Amino acid sequence: MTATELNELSESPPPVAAADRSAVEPGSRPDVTIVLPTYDEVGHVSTEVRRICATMDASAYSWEIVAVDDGSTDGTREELRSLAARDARIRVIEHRRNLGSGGARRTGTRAARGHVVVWTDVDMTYPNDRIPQLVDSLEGYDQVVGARNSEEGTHKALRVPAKWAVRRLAQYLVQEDIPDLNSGFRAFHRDRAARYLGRLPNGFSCVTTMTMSYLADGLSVGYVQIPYAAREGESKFHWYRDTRKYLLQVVRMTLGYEPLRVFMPLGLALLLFGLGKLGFDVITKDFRIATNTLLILFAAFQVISIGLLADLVVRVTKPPEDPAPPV
Ligand SMILES: Nc1nc2c(ncn2[C@@H]2O[C@H](COP(=O)(O)OP(=O)(O)OP(=O)(O)O)[C@@H](O)[C@H]2O)c(=O)[nH]1
Ligand SMILES: [Mg+2]
Repeated sequence: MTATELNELSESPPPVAAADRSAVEPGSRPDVTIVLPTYDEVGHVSTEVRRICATMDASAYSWEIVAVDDGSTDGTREELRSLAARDARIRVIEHRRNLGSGGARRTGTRAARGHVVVWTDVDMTYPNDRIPQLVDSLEGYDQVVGARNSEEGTHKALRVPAKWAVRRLAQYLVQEDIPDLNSGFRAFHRDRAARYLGRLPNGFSCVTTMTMSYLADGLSVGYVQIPYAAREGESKFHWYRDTRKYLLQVVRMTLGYEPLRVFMPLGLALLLFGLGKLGFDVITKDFRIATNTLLILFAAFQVISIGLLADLVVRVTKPPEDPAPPV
């Protein structure tokens, strides 16, 4: 699907399923698990969780919420515990040390019992009242992503160009249009995602990795347009630490997905330049080959070798096609 074919997530109610499946039989799996990474979000976390509960109750889907807290110290944990005490469909997992939002999403997805997993945030930015429509639009796709129509994130001046560059690289690597690479609002099939969970990094780039892993394996990713609101509470995005991680993400993506697409053109360009220079030396310098000619040819050889090696590593470490279903 291209950016121009984005569907707008409408406010209208989802197509009503034949039977009301909102109640889960003991021991059976709910339709949807909503995974919430939380860290110091007191004040609005309850509002957000209640908003999700009300939305899901009004839908035809049976559901559960798995909130994964990373050592919040502002009372978020206590708010979550009290919400969970009042509704058995809300579970809270507490990491003993701070892993980051990616680590929390990984833990929550591993613990999910639902057939479909939804990732979203608890900072009031994503339209969580449209989760049922997001799940509806998963039909026919392996993953569906809420593509934001504006960037309201903190440190906009730094993040917008960094995100643009990473997105361009990602599009080049997978040869596909990616309307929003970093959206934290997405839905996918739990069992299909199992093989990718081990790859997810702890930090914010977890969502990028989720899109890239699917696209690199030829799975289908659909996009639906969503609004993106200004954040409540304080951002956890650190301008230096997280921008540095973005740059690292560029290197990882280059090496991890279709490395030959980057290394081959670069290596071949160096090789052509080196051979041209070699010809020039032979003709004009009476076979005395300059040191820089040898250096250029050596660099070409190295770049091509690294590309081939990275390609081999990617192929050897690819997860098996049909993993055992999760327990
Ligand atoms: N468990 C856990 N959750 C986190 C951590 N850092 C952030 N989060 C949660 O991850 C979600 C996204 O974090 P944000 O700080 O909003 O990051 P962002 O959306 O990239 O940036 P903003 O532009 O500030 O909204 C929120 O629900 C946070 O509570 C963390 O270290 N651990
Ligand atoms: Mg946010």
